Amino acid sequence: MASRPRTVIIGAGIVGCALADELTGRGWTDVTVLDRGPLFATGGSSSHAPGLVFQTNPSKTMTEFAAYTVRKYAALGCFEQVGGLEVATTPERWLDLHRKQGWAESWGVEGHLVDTARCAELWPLLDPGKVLGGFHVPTDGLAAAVRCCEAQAGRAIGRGARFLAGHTVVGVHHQGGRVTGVAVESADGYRVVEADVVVCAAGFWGPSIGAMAGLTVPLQPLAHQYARSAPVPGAAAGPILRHQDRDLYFRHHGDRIGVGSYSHRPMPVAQHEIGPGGTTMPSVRAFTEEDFEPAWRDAAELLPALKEVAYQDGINGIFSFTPDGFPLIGEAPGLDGFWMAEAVWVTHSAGVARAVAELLVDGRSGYDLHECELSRFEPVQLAPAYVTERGKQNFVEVYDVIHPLQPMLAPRPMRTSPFHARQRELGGYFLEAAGWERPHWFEANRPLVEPLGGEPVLGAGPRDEWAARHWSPIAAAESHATREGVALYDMTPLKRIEVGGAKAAAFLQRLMTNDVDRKPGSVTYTLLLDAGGGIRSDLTVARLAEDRFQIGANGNLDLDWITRHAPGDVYVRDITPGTCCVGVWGPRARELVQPLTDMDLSHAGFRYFTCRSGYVGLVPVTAMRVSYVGELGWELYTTADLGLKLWDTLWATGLPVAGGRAAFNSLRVEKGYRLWGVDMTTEHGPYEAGLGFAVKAGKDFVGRDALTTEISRKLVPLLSAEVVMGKEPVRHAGRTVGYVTSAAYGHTIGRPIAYAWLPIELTAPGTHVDISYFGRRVPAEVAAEPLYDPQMEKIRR
Ligand code: FAD
Ligand code: THG
Repeated sequence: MASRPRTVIIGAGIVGCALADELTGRGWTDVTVLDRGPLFATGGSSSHAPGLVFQTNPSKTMTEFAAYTVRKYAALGCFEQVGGLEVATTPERWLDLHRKQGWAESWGVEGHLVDTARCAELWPLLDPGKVLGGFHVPTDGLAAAVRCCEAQAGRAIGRGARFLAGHTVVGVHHQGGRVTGVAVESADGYRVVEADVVVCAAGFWGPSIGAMAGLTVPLQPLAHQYARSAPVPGAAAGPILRHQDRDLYFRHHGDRIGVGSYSHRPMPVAQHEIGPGGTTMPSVRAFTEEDFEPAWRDAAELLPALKEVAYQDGINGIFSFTPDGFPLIGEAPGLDGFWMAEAVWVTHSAGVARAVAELLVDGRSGYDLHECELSRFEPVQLAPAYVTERGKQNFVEVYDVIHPLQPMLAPRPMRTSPFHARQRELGGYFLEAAGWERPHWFEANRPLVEPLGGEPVLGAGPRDEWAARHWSPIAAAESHATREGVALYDMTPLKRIEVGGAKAAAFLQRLMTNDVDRKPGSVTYTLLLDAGGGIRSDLTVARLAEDRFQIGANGNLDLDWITRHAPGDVYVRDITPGTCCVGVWGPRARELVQPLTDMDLSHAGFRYFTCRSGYVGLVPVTAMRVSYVGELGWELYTTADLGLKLWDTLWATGLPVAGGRAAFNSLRVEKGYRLWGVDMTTEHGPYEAGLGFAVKAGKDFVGRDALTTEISRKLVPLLSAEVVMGKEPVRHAGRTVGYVTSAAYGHTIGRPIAYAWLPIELTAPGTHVDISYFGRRVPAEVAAEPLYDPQMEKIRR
């Protein structure tokens, strides 16, 4: 590719304009931005966005996108830094604002909880009788979206970019799996604009553009209501305001007040229903007053002055929702050079554009993009009915108080393991991950609670109402049963990838940090790094045969990454759906499985981190001596058709209990095993993450040249006074110094554990820090790891 690749950006909304600026600023100056509408009120969502920017988000990445957007637009003069205020009118919301303050602190945004009086001072029209308190972020504010488009486009044009209005993209051209250009219709007729790179920034038209390239874009456009009041006596400029208990937000337009509502029914818009060609404002549909009436009444409850005035200029404005609320960023699988920058709010626009530009120009982004990558979805999550239903539900829940484990209720169930029927019989409490139903504990194990001291010992503990949600003392009993006896864990949702061919070993060797070119029967724990040495994943690689490997992965991103890098003569296959896996773990695992198999399961006969195939009863299995819970035992894999038979065969011994995800997570945290995406991401290197042991010295692999053993921060376990949930800020001597990743109660060691990223000087065991949990100070102390079985006596025996 030339050093200035010919780049086409589809869409001159705020995302396309921001991207043109970010790309040309990095030297990619051959940029053409095409838009079907006029410039810069193109008729897309950006033309109507009232532009509120609340930066704080549970996601570190989304918060950082917003913080960059604020900094950039403030510098460009298209941002009014009026501050942001979110008020609580219910005790539940008030508590949740404390959680939110924690996120802001963890991710580096200054924000304060303020009392009712201060809220009324910031927003004199508020009825103080309704407000319990608020969360105030002084750097939030209003982006003038169209002006931000102009300002960024202006800079890009100054560096050589072209912006073409009235140019509608009608086709995507490609050859040999690589994009070559786009077909365009304009007043001058039809022509092809050749390009090496095409980025789709077409907002809620994204699925239509994707379809031109044979790509499914999981995005649902929905209409959302926004109206302005007539002039309100006494209205004076103030912060942007959220009243989330009623799904409302507010801003000033001079002496008028703009009111946005998410309280109405979801109003999905299909691609073919988007305003026909020639419509000047396709993002706006007729205002449906009956939907807005209740919102207006709620608005006037909070701001009584609104009772005296009417509303006007209402719109039902369209923008994009995805199944999980995150944007869609990345290169299309199967079509090189075709990129997406979709489902992006004004709030995150400059940050997302920067990330995309970094990916294009540098091959990696400084942001952790795992939540946003286009390829994160499983095939079932691309089904149109799923995208519509989850998109609608995300609209409904946009301001709800959501527990991190809380799943959506529909559409479910989707993916079930072959053990599902048994899990239901055992009273499984199911939550969802990657479309899978995953039991977190089993009611059938409740009788195990009493002998261990009952609920008062196992349940109450140092655990508040939030940490107790989607949790049960039964998980403690399952943890004990695993450490003392043997338990079955459904590992079917673990992503399994088969890689094969004569050149498979050489290919994997080049991709992996560890030596995976070992003899058949070996299993290797390894990392995948990006070009900058950041951790893309941690995997197990089992060599089943000379030319065949099975990879235990973290998700679809791994499948995409491995597939993308594989040469033509190496095959990569997702075998997850056709297979299943049960972990048989605990000191009595050998006693359980040995009588069922001819495989020699003795310590010398079946070494730790090896694999082989054999039979368990009637069932052909691949057995791997690996345990994410840190106990003796095996992962047993078989085909989906025989899964139930395998489960029943193991169960019939009468020895095991079934273990759920809650116990599983506690056990792995106790053992110090990292969870990718939570404990470490591309933002972190192997050494600071405590995973240097998985990097083989003297070996070449992707990311090696960027690696450094010099570290300034570290992931360490804290022993805390209370169970927390994750993402909380950690303080030392009154200063914010880091944040929590994974947290769980360690039932074996009898202490709450919280892993945290801390500056290296604070990582010596014994260092005292504080976790801020819902604004409460929870004392904690850095500990040496692993906290459980440091001598590996439980595993190697
Ligand atoms: P758009 O601005 O829609 O730009 C896409 C462009 O692609 C359009 O200009 C379109 O003409 C062009 N295009 C499409 N198809 C083609 C084609 N075939 N060929 C050529 N060009 C094409 N966000 C916030 O952060 N804060 C808010 O307060 C806020 N409030 C909102 C209120 C309303 C009423 C609405 C509607 C949205 C609101 N949003 C808000 C969301 C925000 O407006 C959008 O998420 C954002 O503007 C999307 O920007 P974009 O550049 O991706 O899309
Ligand atoms: N099982 C299998 N594959 C997996 C996981 C799994 N892939 C994804 C994810 N889980 C990877 N995570 C881990 C983390 C730790 C270990 C295994 C998978 C582990 N580590 C040992 C240790 O650190 O002491 C052994 C390391 C070594 O000997 O090199 O067991 O659950 N199949």
